[in-house]
Amino acid sequence: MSMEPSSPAGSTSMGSESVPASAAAAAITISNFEYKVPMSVAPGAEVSVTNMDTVEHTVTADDGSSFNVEVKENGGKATFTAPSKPGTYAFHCKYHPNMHGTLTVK
Ligand SMILES: [Cu+2]
Repeated sequence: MSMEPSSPAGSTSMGSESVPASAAAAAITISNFEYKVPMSVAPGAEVSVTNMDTVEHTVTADDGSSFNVEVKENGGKATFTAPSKPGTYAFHCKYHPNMHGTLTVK
């Protein structure tokens, strides 16, 4: 085996980057007590949440464990990691039980 000094292992993101480009755009927006959810997000994607309402909301998985994040009011942002297992994940707001959404992971 010969070493290649010009290409140190692990020094760049190339090759080790496993998150597809589309995952970077995964974003949920909350306004008027409604979730605007992307068609789908990649498994393990970082999902950003922006809350345009004047009250705090949460994005809480109905299963109680997949994800749970609080999002401050007035443009507050938060992020969570999408489940690594593809599927459909229903979620709700802890403070407003009538708020529901579905995150599709695939
Ligand atoms: Cu809410």
